[in-house]
Amino acid sequence: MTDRRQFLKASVLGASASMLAWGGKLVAGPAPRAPATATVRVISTWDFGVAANQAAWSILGKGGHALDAVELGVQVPESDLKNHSVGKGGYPDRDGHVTLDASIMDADGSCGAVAALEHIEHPISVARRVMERTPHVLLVGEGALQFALEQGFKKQDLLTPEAEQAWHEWLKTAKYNPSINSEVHDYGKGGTTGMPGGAHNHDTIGMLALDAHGKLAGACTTSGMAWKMRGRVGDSPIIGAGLYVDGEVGGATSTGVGEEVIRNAGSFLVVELMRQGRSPHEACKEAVMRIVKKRREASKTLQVGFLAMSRDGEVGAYAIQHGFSYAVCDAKKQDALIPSQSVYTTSYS
Ligand code: SD4
Repeated sequence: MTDRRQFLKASVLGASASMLAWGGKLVAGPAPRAPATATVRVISTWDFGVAANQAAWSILGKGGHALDAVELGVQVPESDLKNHSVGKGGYPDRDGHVTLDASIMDADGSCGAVAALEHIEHPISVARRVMERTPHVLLVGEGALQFALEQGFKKQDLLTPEAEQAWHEWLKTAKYNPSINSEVHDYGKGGTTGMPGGAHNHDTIGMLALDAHGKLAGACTTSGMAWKMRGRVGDSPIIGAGLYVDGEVGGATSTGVGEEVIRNAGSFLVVELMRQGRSPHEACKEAVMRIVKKRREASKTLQVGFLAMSRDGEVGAYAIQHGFSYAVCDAKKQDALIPSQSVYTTSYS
């Protein structure tokens, strides 16, 4: 399909979407932002998003569906044993259990999620099964595992020797200190600073894609905050917090201290701000500023970053702390990594 036809199709969809039922009659609602040039594109959080995007692009670049692309894309860090914040190899909770959170959402509002799921390498695929094969949105803990096994997923030990060693190291002080979340990345040149194990300890992958059919989808997957309490669930599997997609407007995803994102329904907020006419960048910035305003002191030592894409493929991001980056991949360039703007330009960690 040519760009022109895509644009026309998107415009027609947008026009019908702007009609609202009111007293039995259809009336014009707020006009959605007109897609100038709907660009096929995938974006994701952090430097490990580059490889994830490339996997997603193997589907998107051939005209495949955004939903398939985001699922395949985020499976890359889920399987990467060097990545200690997503999937297998993720750092455990304070009791030594690796528990995973993930969500997936399609342009039409279909969504599925799992929280505190153990022993399954690809929680994102279980989340997709929840969306497609159950009447529910979110399954947690034992029930999520039971469902995954029924669906044929393989049970495995996700705690790698490296992650176990880092956990033992942490146990020496056993202090849960989310301020570490504002560590600065070195953009893929061999890890990060400040954590036992010297690697990513906390960063979620959130991914948003726009396909050649003009459809958006998003995925988000994480092992959550390292050394969290057993049973703690972050923002990533909460629809509207760690991920939100509305095909008429755009999508948003988040990384950082999930509690702050949940308190503000972060990703939903970003999408709603875009609906009101903000660009993805402006919307992410306003959502970040909302957190900072409410938590003036605490926000100096914690990280939250938002990443958003409008339904025409425009991209924006904003973070509290310096060091958040996001990967962008489209027909022009497949390995772009862009530093996000932030409230604080130096890290307080
Ligand atoms: C959580 N948002 O579980 C995730 C962790 C994360 O950067 O992204 N940290 O709260």
